Amino acid sequence: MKTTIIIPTYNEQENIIALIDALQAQFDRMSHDMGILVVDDNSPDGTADRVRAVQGRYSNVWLITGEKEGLGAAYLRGMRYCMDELGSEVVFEMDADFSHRPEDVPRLMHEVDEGADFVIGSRYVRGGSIPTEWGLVRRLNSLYGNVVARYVAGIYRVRDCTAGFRAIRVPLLRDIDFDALRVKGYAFQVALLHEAVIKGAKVVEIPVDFVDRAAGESKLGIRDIIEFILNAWWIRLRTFRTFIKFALVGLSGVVVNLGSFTLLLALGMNKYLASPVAIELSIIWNFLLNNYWTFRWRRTKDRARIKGLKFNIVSLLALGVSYSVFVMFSQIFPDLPPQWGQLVGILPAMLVNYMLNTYWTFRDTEPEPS
Ligand SMILES: Nc1nc2c(ncn2[C@@H]2O[C@H](COP(=O)(O)OP(=O)(O)OP(=O)(O)O)[C@@H](O)[C@H]2O)c(=O)[nH]1
Ligand SMILES: [Mg+2]
Repeated sequence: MKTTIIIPTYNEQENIIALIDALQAQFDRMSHDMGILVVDDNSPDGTADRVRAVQGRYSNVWLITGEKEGLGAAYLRGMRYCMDELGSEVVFEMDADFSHRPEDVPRLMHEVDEGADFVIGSRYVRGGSIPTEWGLVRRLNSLYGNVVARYVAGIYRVRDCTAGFRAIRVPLLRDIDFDALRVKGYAFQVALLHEAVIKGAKVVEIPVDFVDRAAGESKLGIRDIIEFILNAWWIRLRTFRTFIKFALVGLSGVVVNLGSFTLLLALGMNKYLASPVAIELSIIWNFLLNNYWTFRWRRTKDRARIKGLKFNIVSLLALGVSYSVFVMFSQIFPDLPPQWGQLVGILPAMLVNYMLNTYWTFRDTEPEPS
């Protein structure tokens, strides 16, 4: 597979050549078509010139330069270049400062080979680590960043949401609307991960040891931290709006169900036939509204069909539940208006619908805790 390691750089002239050499040594051991794309933001220290100098030595090293807008903006430019110009099938994110060990590249790649869409070199799964020399403030900072990402943005299942060492399949990237990410700095890592999760990507974390930078300076700024927190709340708000829409659609489905049931009865249809017809009508109504309104921003080209299929299976199951409750209710209370049985049947069906759609159809979308 054509694989490109994207390395954003800002004043990394002390590190970049040594890193490129170390990566090439790893590539020699790998069976994939490996390359490196350096995205330099016109570093004043001449990082780009150093890269140009080795391009004669390596035919698999590319360089793009641009204005400094932030880490996320650099990655977006790099990813676009990989998709449009290089034809990459897998891209890596990696820091230039040796915080991510080149020896771990084959390990991440192995997980892609095994079927993962999004592999994270994780500091916070068993076996992973942060530098022992980190002081309390640095540790708390990192911890806090992950807490915000996991519990505010809602990416509960991922341990290291802020990691910058990752391998991502390009078809997944093509599914993501980059313009909707709205972030320029380090918040990009969380924003992209969240998009991947809601697209149903197979996310895998493998342990890595994060090494402190030996040369050069850190670029994390206050602007990044503010954007990071705002981004997490933005994601939460969007998730919450989706939940509200889902509930509204469900409510309107009840109206459609009972309304069409009453209408069909008035037209003289037998109640045992009118009931499943009304249920089916409301299922179609719910599906269309959820698909084209509630989850519109989640819809993907090739996975939509699978989701649609799952949604239909779930709906059929819900129809079975709803209808059997209706039949039971009608047998036990033959004198009550049949609308009561229809309404009582909706409740367990809604539960089945909600549970299965949350944990199966849209299995990677995390439920709201509140
Ligand atoms: N192109 C580009 N690269 C950037 C920018 N900001 C950071 N980087 C690069 O992104 C990578 C990660 O940045 P670091 O400064 O190491 O951030 P950090 O790892 O959180 O901080 P340290 O632990 O101090 O290294 C490095 O390769 C940087 O050169 C930017 O605005 N543009
Ligand atoms: Mg670093």
